[in-house]
Amino acid sequence: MQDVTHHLPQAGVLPRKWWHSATVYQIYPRSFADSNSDGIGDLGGIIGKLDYLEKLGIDVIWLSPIFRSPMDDNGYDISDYQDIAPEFGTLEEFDRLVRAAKDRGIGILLDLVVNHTSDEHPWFVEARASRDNPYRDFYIWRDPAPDGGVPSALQSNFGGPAWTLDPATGQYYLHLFSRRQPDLNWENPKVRAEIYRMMNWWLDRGIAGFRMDVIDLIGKQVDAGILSDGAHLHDYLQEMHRETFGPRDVLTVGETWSATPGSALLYCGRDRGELSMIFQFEHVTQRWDESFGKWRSKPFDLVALKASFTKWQQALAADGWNSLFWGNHDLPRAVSRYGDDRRFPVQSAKTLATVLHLMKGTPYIYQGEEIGMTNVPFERISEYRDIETLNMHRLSLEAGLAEDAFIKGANENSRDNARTPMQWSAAPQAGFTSGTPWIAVNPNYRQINADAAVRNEHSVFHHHAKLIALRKSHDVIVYGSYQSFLDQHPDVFVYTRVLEGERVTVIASFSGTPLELELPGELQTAGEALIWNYSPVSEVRGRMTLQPYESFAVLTRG
Ligand code: ISL
Ligand code: CA
Repeated sequence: MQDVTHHLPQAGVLPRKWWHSATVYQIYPRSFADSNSDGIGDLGGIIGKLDYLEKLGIDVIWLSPIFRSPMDDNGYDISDYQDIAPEFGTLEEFDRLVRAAKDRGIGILLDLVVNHTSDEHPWFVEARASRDNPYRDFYIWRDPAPDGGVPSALQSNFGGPAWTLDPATGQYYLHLFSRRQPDLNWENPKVRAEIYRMMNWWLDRGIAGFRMDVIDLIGKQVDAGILSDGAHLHDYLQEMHRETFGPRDVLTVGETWSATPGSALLYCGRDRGELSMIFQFEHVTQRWDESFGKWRSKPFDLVALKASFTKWQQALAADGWNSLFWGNHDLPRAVSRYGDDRRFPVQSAKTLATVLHLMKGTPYIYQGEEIGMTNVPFERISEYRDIETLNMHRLSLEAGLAEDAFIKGANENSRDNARTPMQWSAAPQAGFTSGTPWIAVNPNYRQINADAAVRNEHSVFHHHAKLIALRKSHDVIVYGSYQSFLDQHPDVFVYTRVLEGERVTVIASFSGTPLELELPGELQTAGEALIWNYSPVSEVRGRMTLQPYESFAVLTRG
């Protein structure tokens, strides 16, 4: 799979990469499949589900962290980069997973969490032992303010100050996430060398690449108050590229909440020697309140959503590459957030998949999205497990928010919406475990589960499988240029993809009621029905009636 690098016929056009036509599937190991009944998903569970993933047709699995960790943030706090967390399995099992996946044409992406480590990582244990310990400079230490308080007002992403005092050595250390996730000091060349060594050790085991956690933060200049886009950020990424994956044909994707279309090209421009692509979050954060963030969200606005996608499609049209996603392990469920999970759970989930997968870029499916899993109806804070949700609950209540108001916000946006167990079947605990799951299953597993989805050829699952296969058989879906239409229409998303005389026309309703659509003459065409969620449509006419959340794509040649 990784060696199919060939070139487009035209000169000057993007060199083709295997990951251009690939679809990535994200697994959150803790919640995917439990093979030993301890209630926690594990590598054995993943190996057991490879046939399912092969049926779906995906090319790459992005594994959320599986490394040894005290699990303060479910593995995004690593205490040993070169070992597997015992609750997930062993290195031997990991190697077996890589081999078994490769046999099915599937590559494994590891989650590289190198902005910070766990406070139990031996580097931090050493660093805090004394001010002159050789590992002290692996982390970011500052003296207390003159009054003994925190060195600056910087806040942690999980709420509260980003500084914690280490009483033994009398200095504060920086943690942009929990106090158990101290930030590494990337200005220290020894830190960078250790990380590159570790990355090569994994690359040598045959992985297909890395997803890079909050990678825009590694160039931070703390005293200048600069977190993302620090002066040396791109020097570090270019150095990493040279020292590790540069000569290897792998996929690298950086998580960059700060990225704008301009800065994106610095990360993934083809001559930059940095990353294959990044995750940008404009379509996510445009729904967040300016001061309360995601805990107070704005109503759905299709015009704004389309404008954002279109802007990114255009910005990376000639250089760079987009990653396409609705959800991940930090975000609400796609169908609950962008579709209608009550009245049109199947039709709206299919429409979301169609508009996402037919854009230009590499699509990412978050586990369960392919069967239309929804947000959870937890009613009590005791049901939540996520450190961010629990911290924000405490802080919000201290600030005067009512309990039920917080729960309402959490129902919409808590990271646990994405983290309830994968719904495999109608069996107890959704077939995820025969023990007690670490977080409750969504009670709708009796209707929404993989067993039922695989058996029903009209399911959201088979719709995804079809989209993944279409990308493989149609270059126009991979490389075609993108143009949007009816930008101001509040209920429909319409775009075309064009490549060498082939055109795909995508028309999608986001309305829960039927609607009459007037289409401009240039869109009218007749051809082949590629994908649909009601009945096949092979003709785009000037006037069309769309059913609730109806969507389809028509392929025209010549
Ligand atoms: O989830 C968030 C917003 O919905 C953020 O607070 C989140 O922490 C941010 O997206 C960065 O995420 C990444 O790094 C975190 C980890 O907790 C997340 O799971 C990870 O995706 C710290 O490693
Ligand atoms: Ca287990």
